[in-house]
Amino acid sequence: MSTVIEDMVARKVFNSRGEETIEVDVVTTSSFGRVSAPAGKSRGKAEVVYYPQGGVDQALEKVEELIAPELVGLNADFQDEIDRTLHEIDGSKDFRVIGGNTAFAVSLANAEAAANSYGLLLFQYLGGYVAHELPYPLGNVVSGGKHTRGKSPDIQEFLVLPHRAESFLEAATANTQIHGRVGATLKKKDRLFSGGRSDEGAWVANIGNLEALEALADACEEVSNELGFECGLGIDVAASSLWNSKEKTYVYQRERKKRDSGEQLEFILELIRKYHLVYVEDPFHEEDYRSFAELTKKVNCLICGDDLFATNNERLSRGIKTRAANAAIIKVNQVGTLTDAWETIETAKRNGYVPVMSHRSGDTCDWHIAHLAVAFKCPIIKTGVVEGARIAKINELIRIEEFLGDRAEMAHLQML
Ligand code: 2PG
Ligand code: MG
Repeated sequence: MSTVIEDMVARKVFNSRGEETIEVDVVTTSSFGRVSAPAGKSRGKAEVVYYPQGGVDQALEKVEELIAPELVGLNADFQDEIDRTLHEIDGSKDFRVIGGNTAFAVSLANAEAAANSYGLLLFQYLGGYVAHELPYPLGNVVSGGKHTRGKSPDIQEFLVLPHRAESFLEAATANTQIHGRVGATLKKKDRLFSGGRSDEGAWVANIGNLEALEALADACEEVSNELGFECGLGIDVAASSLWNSKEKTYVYQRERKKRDSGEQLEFILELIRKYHLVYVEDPFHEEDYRSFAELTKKVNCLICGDDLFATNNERLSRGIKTRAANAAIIKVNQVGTLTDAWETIETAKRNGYVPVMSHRSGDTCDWHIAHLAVAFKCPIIKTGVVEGARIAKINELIRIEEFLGDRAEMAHLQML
């Protein structure tokens, strides 16, 4: 058995939006790992640059000319050395030379190859025998904002979190049932609704923020009662997309309303109270740590930074100092490598923040984040409810739960 990297192959494939993306195979003497990269639409400004200027084609050249010659011959076991070398080859702060998505695919494919060479699943290899907790699936049911075109709510995502489910399979069942019922309600509310769905498989309908929340709340209550455990509601406001920095207001086009920071705070507080929200992501724009902190201190709810932290350890540390939030989205391709993301997760956990492992709106059927959530003990995974790229991750978690058998447990979400 050997974990020495022998070869590396990069190719162009497509994500669920039909955009070009990179896929990398890392080949060792006894195994191989394959990973493809996702892409966001509502991206944080602090995210790394996905590709060099020439796009995916140039990224493929970088793998062949710069990355493979440096990494072939190294031991795939030494993930931190692989990731450090990727930073050294790139030399910039934001992976603009080789591309953050290039780094992502190489870094994760390397970990997968190393795991395979020991005959281990990725979550076992990275997390050891203590990795036996399944995350709660945070599922997108109704889409709005930048994730849709035409008439839809201004808030980007209306989410469900079955945080009292006793198994992952039950939790995923609740999400699919709620998704189905909300679809049936939308048919009644919007005469022209034809079952349209966003990239993430969430419904797209001509309704407002409150109507979406009402539909979700009703479906959640019904399904919670039928299945016998509580399902909570959440939103991803993706407020950077609403923010007009010149006017210093959040522009809600559909509602024809502008809210300054104070009014935004009041609005979010009202939603949390009225709909008993358990999860609110990016309620303010990505530089407004202060309003985040104001909100966090006033509520008993997960307040999560996505664009705010961009999985970046320094930005998260600033958030911790200013008590900005109590949860952090983890999207490995926001920082580039597995080691970078792991460091951010560790910082989050040390400081009582809930790390939320997450997909991207443009994703592939790559299921590796399912393993990362279990290995790194992220109590929540945000990965949609239906649609192929989302189901790939959900089904992998169902397999992991089955594999763990009696040792499987749901994660501990103390805050809720
Ligand atoms: C988000 C994500 C995923 P995107 O804002 O949380 O739902 O969207 O991948 O477009 O950044
Ligand atoms: Mg988000």
